[in-house]
Amino acid sequence: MKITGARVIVCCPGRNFVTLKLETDQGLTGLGDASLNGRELAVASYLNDHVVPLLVGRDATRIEDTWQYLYRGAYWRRGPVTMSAIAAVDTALWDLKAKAAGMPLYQLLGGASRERVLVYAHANGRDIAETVDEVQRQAALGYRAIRAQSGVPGLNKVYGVATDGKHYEPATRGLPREEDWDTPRYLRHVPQLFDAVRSAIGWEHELLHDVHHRLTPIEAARLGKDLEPYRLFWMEDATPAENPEAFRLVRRHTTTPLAVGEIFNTVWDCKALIEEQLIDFIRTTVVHAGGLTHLRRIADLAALYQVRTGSHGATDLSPVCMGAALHFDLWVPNFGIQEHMPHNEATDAVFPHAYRFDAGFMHPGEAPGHGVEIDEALAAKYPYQRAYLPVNRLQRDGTLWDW
Ligand code: GCO
Ligand code: MG
Repeated sequence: MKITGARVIVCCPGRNFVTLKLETDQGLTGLGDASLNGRELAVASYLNDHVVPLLVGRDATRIEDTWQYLYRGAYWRRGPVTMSAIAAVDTALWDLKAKAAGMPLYQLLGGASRERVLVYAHANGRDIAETVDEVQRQAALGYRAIRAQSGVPGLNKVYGVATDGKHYEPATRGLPREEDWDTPRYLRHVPQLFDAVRSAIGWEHELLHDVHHRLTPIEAARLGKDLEPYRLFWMEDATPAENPEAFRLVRRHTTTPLAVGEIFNTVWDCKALIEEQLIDFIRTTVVHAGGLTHLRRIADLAALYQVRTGSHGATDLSPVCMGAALHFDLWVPNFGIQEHMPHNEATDAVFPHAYRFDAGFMHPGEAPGHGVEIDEALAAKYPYQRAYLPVNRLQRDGTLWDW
């Protein structure tokens, strides 16, 4: 099976997505997600200008060789742009191979290790009362695991809270929005939030929280300790992870499980955190960590150290990524949980898919390949719109802070 064509499709059905479509001499097509929030066109250019010319004429069945060719062959290794581009090619090739075999992708990976994939929902509110209501609403929808975020008194806009009462979507049109931050206010507030949530919902549901890289290691250690009574499933991105040693300090002080990795691109970003057992869940996902070929390598390393997967699944990852991730989740032996933020209706219409939600779990479906397609005519009606993620400044003096 030879690759005869490769096209990059950029569309914005509410938010920007970059999709790679491969065509073959057997008439089969394969899709890969290459979306990188706020830097989408850099990946589109990387693919169009530098990768597509390498693909036409290649044997589509040689997934591993193509991965190595694009990674080692580029000389310049790693980084989000490169690894998202490689991921798109890799995902499209797995899609093609599974379609050629007439199998759902999870069968090619080794078959299902479980019947269904546990997912967690998002519950956001401007204050604790609103978040508690939202947790209860998500529980009523059937979710068994729920991430709770709330506005912090005295702060205008914080991560994870929708300003218009709709689903949270951090990227905004135009130039980056500025948010403000104050660590002491936040540290006082979050234990109160989880106290209220547990009082309202009891102990049957798993609860999660995303710190979004804002604390220093000692502050993260303090928050982990303060949250211990509420038995979180995980505390996510407690401190920036460029320096994995930072997690030694957090780990020493708290038994709250730790999750990291949505901005990681390769196994090299995860290696020390996993080998030293400094984390409990690794959050790398298909699109930003080099595709299924590389994500499998990360998961296998993690399995040696009892670290489980918890793939990023925000709405800025397209349904193509979600479909591929669910096949991975159904197979991966050391699965933990999968994030699930439902896409808007326009996105679901542009990307028809076989995956489904049922009572707190998802399943990738039995369609050959990863089960996600693109309606190109519809996608063309939603051209790219410039959008950025927010930036964050300390409320006290305007210092730029981690968002
Ligand atoms: C999450 C993430 C997202 C990211 C977003 C950035 O846990 O889902 O932290 O909310 O901020 O994906 O593009
Ligand atoms: Mg996160």
